[in-house]
Amino acid sequence: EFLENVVKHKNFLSGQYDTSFIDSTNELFVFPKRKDRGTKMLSYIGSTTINGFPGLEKIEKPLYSETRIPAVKYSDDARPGTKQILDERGPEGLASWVKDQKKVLLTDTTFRDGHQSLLATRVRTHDLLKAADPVSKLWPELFSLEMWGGATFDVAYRFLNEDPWERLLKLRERVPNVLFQMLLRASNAVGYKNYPDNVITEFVKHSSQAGIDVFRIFDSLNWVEGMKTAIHAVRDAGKIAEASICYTGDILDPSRSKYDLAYYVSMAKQLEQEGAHILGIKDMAGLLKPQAAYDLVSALKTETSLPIHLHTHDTSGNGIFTYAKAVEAGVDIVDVAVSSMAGQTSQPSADSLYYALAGNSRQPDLSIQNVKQMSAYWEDVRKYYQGFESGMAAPDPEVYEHEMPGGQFSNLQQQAKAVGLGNRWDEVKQMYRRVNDMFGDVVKVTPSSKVVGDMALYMVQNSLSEDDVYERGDTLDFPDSVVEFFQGYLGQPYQGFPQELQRIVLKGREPLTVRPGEQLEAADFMDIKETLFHKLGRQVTMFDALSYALYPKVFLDREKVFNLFGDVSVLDTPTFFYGMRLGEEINIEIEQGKTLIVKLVSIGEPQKDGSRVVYFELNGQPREIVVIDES
Ligand code: 3PY
Ligand code: ZN
Repeated sequence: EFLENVVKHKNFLSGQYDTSFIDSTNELFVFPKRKDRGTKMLSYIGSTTINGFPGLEKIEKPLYSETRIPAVKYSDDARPGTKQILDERGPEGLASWVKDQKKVLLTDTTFRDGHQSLLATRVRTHDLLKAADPVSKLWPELFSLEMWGGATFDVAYRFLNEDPWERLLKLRERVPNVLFQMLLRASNAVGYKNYPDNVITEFVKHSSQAGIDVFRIFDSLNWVEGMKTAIHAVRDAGKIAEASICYTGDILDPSRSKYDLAYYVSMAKQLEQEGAHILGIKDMAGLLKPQAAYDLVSALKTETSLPIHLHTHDTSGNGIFTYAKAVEAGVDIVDVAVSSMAGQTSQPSADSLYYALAGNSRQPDLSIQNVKQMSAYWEDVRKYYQGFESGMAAPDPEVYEHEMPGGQFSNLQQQAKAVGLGNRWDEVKQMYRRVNDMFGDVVKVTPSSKVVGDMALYMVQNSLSEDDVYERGDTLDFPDSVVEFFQGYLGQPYQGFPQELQRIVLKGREPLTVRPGEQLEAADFMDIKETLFHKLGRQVTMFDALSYALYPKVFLDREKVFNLFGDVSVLDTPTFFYGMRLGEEINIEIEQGKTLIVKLVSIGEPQKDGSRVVYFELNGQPREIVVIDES
């Protein structure tokens, strides 16, 4: 429509091809009404009712009780918080404010890592938005709200039919007082491979403009070289660079000497030199034992002058103990989730930590009644996502053996199920550790953890032992991610690659030894915008261009689904996943003040070609939709 507007415009018709008039002519952006939103919505509901949702067992939509949304007044102002401190004093000022706090500060990860680790990252913007105003009013003491980045970015497009930028902008509108934090995989941005430097810098610039304040930056191989571009970009944007060391191995175990205390201290010093405002300890698998936390935090407090922010996963069940020891050693900030979204592969519970530190002068400042209200909301919402639960029912100290990151656990399990290895999960976990050792004991966190996971799945699926790999490796077609890892496309692991295995996997190809970003051609964003403009026939934002630069296919696929079904982010989650029950009536607010009333009346029998007619009432009028039954 935009193109049509342009070519019909008088300036264009008059032969004036200087398209600068596009920017100054607002009427070009006024489009005729797009195809009926109601019909698209009914197509989505009809098709989900009949065919189910990818990755979920197809069942009739369960009955849920009403969600307990905390009763805060929209008209009340949220109490000023850390966001105001950053805005007034800048990142250095904020960092020194953090160091001055006696009490331990908290980051709530419920909006990101909590659900990434428990529910395969599937929590939708719809449910996050309902918690946004409440959290800003009930929990203004937070250091930050981790609510973006990591796997949430591509999962939004891939599985939720959502735009992650819209999530960020909408949440920011509702939370004016608490710092927004994201997880940035350094040169891998929010993807699974290295990108050209200018993609990283533009991504940081635009995420910061859209509302991110704290960037937790890590490299999946702890390669500081690979983190520099991101750290500098965050500093240039005037935001907080929380450069992180990923914790792996066990500093208490003398036989795991590759990653000892001196290794972490040396990395921390390099990050401080590189301009970190805060030092993150990213214990992505929950391997940091309590005494190790005490030793590590004590050493880092002595050897650097940075505030320390500790992140762990509670997989082993020891999370609170680890935090208590870290608090004793002077950690400044720790990551928690509200109780109903905490524990196991997620972060330790905020509520539990609060009680655990009773009588301790560093007990965090919060209203436990308020946090309980947030937890009650999430307890109800979590039920909608039941189909994505990992099924883990108890603490799993086995994590000290397999070392799988909390954020990967439920995702890899889904992946295993998808390739028919659901009932061989134990084998996959054991193989995961074996692959780690074959790879020379590597840091395992996205995307290096995905490489290890892919190799483990590949070996289990093809019944390959370690010996098979060494003996028959020349004839094996290794997963792409494994080949790329050994090519050096993710950077360089500490102490290098195991050479024998590298030779087998690369089959004569030369590995990179320099930073991949140095070799990758810069993305041409003008060109991307033009390409997209022609492909999509709509106005293209820099957000779109960035997403396309990161994930061309995923981005375009989502656009197709969006054109087919419209904006389904407005649907309530049970309907989004399960469609409707016969006879059910629901209200869908498609925009403020505009509601569709939808009733599912009946579903016709399948025809020879698999098509079925679904009979609805839309705002009282009968409507029919044809859906292909894929069963
Ligand atoms: C991610 O990169 O998504 C992670 O959560 C790593 O722990
Ligand atoms: Zn994590």
